[in-house]
Amino acid sequence: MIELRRHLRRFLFAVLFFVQFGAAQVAPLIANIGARHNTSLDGPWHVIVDPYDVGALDYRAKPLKNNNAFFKNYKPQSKSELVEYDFDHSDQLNVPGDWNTQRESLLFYEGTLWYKQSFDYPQSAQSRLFVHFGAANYQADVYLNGEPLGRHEGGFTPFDFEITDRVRPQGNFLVVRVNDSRERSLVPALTTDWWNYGGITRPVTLVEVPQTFIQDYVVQLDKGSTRNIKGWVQLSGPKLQQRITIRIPEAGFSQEFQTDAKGRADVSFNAHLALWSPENPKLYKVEIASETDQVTESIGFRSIEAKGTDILLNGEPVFLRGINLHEEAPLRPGRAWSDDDAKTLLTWAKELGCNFVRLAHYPHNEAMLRMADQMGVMVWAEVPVYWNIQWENPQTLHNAENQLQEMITRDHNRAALIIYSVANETPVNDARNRFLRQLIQDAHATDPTRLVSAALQNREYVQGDRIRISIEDPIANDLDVLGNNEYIGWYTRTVADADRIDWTSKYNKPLIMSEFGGDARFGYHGDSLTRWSEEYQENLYQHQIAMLKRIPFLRGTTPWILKDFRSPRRTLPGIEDYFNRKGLVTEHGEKKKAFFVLQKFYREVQSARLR
Ligand code: GCB
Repeated sequence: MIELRRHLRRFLFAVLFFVQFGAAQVAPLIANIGARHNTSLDGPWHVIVDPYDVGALDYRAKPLKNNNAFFKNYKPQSKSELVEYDFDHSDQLNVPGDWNTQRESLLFYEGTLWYKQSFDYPQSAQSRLFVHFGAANYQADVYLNGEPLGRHEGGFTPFDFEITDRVRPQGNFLVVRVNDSRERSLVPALTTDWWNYGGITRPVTLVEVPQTFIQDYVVQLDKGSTRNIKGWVQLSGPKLQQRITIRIPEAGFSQEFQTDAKGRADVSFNAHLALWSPENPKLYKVEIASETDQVTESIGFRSIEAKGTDILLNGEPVFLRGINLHEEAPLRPGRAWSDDDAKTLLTWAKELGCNFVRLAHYPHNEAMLRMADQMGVMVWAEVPVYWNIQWENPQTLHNAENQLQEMITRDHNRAALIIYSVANETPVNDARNRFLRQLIQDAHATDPTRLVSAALQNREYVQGDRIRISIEDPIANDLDVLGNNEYIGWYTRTVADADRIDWTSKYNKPLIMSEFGGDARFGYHGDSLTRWSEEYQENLYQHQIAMLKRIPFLRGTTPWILKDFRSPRRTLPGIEDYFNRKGLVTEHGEKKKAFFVLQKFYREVQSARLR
C-alpha cells in the first residue's frame, strides 16, 4: 500500500512536469567543463525540507500550478496574502554536499528537499550558457526563474541544461527539487549496503561556451594499438561544418580534420607517445580547436586488452593490485567530491601498494577519475545495478542504460579508466541475463577500447575433503574480465576453510577477485576466532591471500574495502553503529592490522613482477 502510494506520488509528479510544461530536455553533456569559462554556484544554498512534497502537490495530491509551488519562489505582494514558504528565511546547506551529514536531524532523512540559489549573470550576446550539475541524488527537477528546465534521474552522473535564453543579467533564482526516495523500480533499487546520501552532492557550475562549440570528443588509443589514436569530435550549434585542428605540442603532432553536416569528425592518426602506466602516468596537453572554439585537456594514452587469462596494459601482462572504495570522504562524514578527497583516498590506496581501485558501486565524482589519471591508479568504474533490480521492467533497463552512457561519456578520455562494470552480485535468471547482456553490449558499442566486467557470484562443490568453487554464470561469456565476490570466513564457511578451496573457471578469461573481507572494529582485540576483532580480520586476510595465490587465472584483487563506511544495514551497537566495518582503515584514518597483511602481499606481487 505504501509502495502504491509512493508510485502514485512519483507518477503525479511526472505528470506535473511533462504534461503541464512539456518534456524539458537535459542538454547533451559538455565535455571538460573545467577548461571552460565557468562560474561556480557552490556555497550555501537556502533549503526547505519537504517530507510531504507540499512544494509540489496540493492537499488532493494534485500538481500545484499556482504560486504555492516552491519553484516559483514567490513573495507575498501584500500583508494579507497567504504564502506558506520562504526560501530566503529558511536555513542553508552547502552545495556540494549531502544533506544527511550537514544537519543532525537529516541523518536518516529520505525524501524531498528543495534548494534555492540566486545569482547575477551579465552574459555576452555571442555566447551560450549552461547550468551543469556534477550529480544530485537521486532525482532532480530543476527550475530557473520560476520555469522548469527539466528533470534528471540517477544519483551519480552529471547533467546540464541550456539557459541561454532564460538567464537575466540580474536576480536569477535557480530552484532544485531533489528527491532520494528509494523505489523498487529504480537503479539502485530498495536495498543497498551503503548510505543513501541525498542532495546536490557534486559541484554546480555555469558554463559559458561559444554559439557553436566543441561539445565532446574522444582522443584515445585504438583498441590494441600503442600508436594509433582514434576518436571523434562533436560540435554543437548553428555552424556544424568546420575545420578542426588537433594538436599535441609535446609530441610534435598537429593535424586538421573536417566535421560533417552533423558536426562530427572521425579522427584517426599515428603519434609517437610515451605510454601512460601506474609507473609513469604521463599526460599530454591535447588541444582541440574548431573555427569557433577551442579546449585543452590533459590526456594519457595506453592500451588495455584481455588475452586468454591475461590482462595486458600496453601489451604487457599486469596484475591489478586493487582495493574497493566507496565515495565517502576521508576524515570527515559524508560524500566525497573534491580533489583533496580524491587525493587522500588514492594516497591511502597507494600506501597499501595498489595500482588499481574499484570505485564501487556507482559512478564516483569526476575529480576522482582525474586524480587517478595524475597519480597513476587504474580504475574499475561501475553502475548501480546492485543486488535486486526489476529485470523485467523496460524503464528500469532504460534507466540503467542511461546511467551507463552518462558514466562513459564523462570519463571516456581518462587513461586510468580501464574497466566498466555493469552489475554487482545479481541473481542468475533469464530476465537478469537479458538485462545485463544489453548493458554489456551498450558498453562495448559505446566504448570498444575498454574492458567490461561484472562482480559475479559462484557455485560451490564439495569433493571429499576439498571444496571446489567454480566461476559459472551465463553472462561470463559476454564479459572481457570476470569479477567474483566471495566472503569465505565471514558470511560463508570458516576462515581456515580457505585452505581447502580450489578455484576453477569455465572460461578462458582473467579473474579479478572483486570482493572478499570481514569486519573489524579498530582497537577491538581478541584471538583470531573472535568476530569483529582486528585479529579475526587479520587472520582472514592471511588465509585469503594464501588461497588467492593458488588461483591460476587470477589477475587482480580488490578486497572489500579501503575505509569503514556508513550503512543503514549495520546496526550492531558498539561495533557497527551504522558503519560497515570491513575497512582496512577507519573513517578517521586509523589502520587496522589487516592493512599491513595486504600491503605485504602487494609488495611481494610487485617485486615478483619486476624481477
Ligand atoms: C557485498 C556487497 C557490498 C557489501 C559487502 C558486505 O557482497 O557487494 O556492497 O557492502 O558485501 O560488507 O556485506
